Amino acid sequence: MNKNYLVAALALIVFSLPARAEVRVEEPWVRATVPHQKVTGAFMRLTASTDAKLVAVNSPVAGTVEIHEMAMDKEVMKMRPTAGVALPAGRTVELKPGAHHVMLLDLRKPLQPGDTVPLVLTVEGRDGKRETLEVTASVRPLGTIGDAVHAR
Ligand SMILES: [Cu+2]
Repeated sequence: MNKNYLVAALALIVFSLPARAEVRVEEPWVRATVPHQKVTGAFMRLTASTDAKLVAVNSPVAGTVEIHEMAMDKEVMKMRPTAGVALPAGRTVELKPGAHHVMLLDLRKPLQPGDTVPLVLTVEGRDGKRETLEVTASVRPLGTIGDAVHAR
């Protein structure tokens, strides 16, 4: 057997292993809002079994949902939308105030502590295939930790 052919055959075996990422979601929560507040944040811990990326989030309670990152802008920490959050295999990535987080915009109603909020996460695997994952986040009291100004 030709050596190059063998290498190609082995590569084929490796790539035909399931590339589907299993993602564990822990402690999803959403910050409560005050009346007329139209924006809030959602947070959670994510652990993927194989390299993956969180590319989108949707929720029936919000007109728009964005994934945000924090960035320095003229010495002020601001948030701005990002295309996704990398989920390296086996490593727990925390979406939390002051770091990557999910932003719920155009809220349809105020969110009270004790409410639950459905979130649909779209995760892209190494093979570019996307799958959705539904989680239920609990609403926690309004806090001040990590509150920051939006870049827009
Ligand atoms: Cu934000």
